[in-house]
Amino acid sequence: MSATGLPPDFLSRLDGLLGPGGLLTDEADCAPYGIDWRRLFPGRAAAVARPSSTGQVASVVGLCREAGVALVPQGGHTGLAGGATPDASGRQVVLSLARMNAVRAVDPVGLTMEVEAGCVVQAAQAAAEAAGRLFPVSYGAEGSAMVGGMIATNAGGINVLRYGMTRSLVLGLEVVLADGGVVDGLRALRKDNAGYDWKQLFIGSEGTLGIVTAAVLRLVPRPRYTETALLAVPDPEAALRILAAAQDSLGDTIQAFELISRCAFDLLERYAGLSGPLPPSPWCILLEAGSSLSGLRDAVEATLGEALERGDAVDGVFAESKAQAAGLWSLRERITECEAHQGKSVKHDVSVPIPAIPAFLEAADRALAEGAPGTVPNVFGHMGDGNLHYNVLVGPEHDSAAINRLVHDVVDRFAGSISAEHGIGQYRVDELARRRRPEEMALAQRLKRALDPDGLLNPGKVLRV
Ligand code: 2HG
Ligand code: ZN
Repeated sequence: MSATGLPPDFLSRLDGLLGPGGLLTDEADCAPYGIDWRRLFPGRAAAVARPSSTGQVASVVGLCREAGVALVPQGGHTGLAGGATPDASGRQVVLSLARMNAVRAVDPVGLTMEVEAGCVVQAAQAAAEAAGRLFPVSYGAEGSAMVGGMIATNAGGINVLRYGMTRSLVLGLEVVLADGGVVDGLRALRKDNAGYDWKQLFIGSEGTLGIVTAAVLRLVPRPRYTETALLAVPDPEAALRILAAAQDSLGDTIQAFELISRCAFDLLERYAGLSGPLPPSPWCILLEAGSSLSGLRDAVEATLGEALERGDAVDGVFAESKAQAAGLWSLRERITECEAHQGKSVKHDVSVPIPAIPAFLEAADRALAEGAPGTVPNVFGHMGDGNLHYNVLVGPEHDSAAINRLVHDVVDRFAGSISAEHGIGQYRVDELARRRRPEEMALAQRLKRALDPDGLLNPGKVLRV
């Protein structure tokens, strides 16, 4: 081993594989790749490999295997669970996919698109839009997040209600395996039942089973009309009744149904100077529906009018233009940033059966008041998917891990999940092991051992080993 803790010649061989501009070894250059944006998972990259082709990724993985060096795949580095950050040993190499950012093809008739892993999600959306189609995965970090990370984490976001998680929008995948082999499954087929659907193993496995290098994504028709409205509601029960009524009257035109607490609006006002268009209310719903058939506005107005008459909504506003809709969405999307400005928070990305949301919130608030006095829940999220970010604003005196366990205990009581969309990363490794059934963990270990026998792909993420 050399002074870096890496085998002698390793870095020069890596450099030779990657060519000019492909390898970063300078400490200052590597530093940003070594820590997540919330600065919760500080690590140190021995080097950053920046391949520009699938062939180069395969060569890098092959060399790392030969040398016994661990690799941490990284896209836009926007994750919230520390899944793309190396450990502090200084012996792990970050594999950044950022240079592989091409949109290879868009097929507006077949409704597919082939992109490389380093393509920024927003660029993929823009390429679909230029072809008159929609790539519907959308989330706050989409301006930096990359397609490879979106697939590796099976990202969710605001349109899951209508279009599903990333998994439901991946038709084909190209991956580099731990032995350096490339598996090309870049088929643009809607139906393909020929054998195991192996790509599903890599979607959501956070780079621990293989490295996604390119994908064929499913596109959808772009709705011609979109209606966006913000509603003030007295409590989560009322929000649930509005969701049920909207499902009856608007069917699957509903593409987003977000719940936002008063606390989140307070943070937006304090840290971004943004105030919502409605007077303060304990809860708000941000609802969006889309359709290519006319009459959507009337249908949404009727649904929301009835909610006002029943008293389930106490106030509401429609976006009258694209700019106004963007303004409403920016309130929703800037909550994370404002929460970070406020100081320390303990994030929870939980899901429970949708009808259980009000009871879950009540039980979680009670557990927090009893078990962690002085903390404040900042709740927002994708109510239509049963997924809430039950984030807890804490002071230096509070123990984050204890708060995690306390909230997750409540999630367990409602047969929910401790990660609905952000993934496990390093943040939830112990909690996953604690809460998943032993046979599920054993199966996960078998998959890991089968696909990454030397444990060199993103070690310590999802599973402890
Ligand atoms: C969102 O829904 C993201 O805005 C981030 O999933 C959630 O900051 C969070 O906890
Ligand atoms: Zn979310």
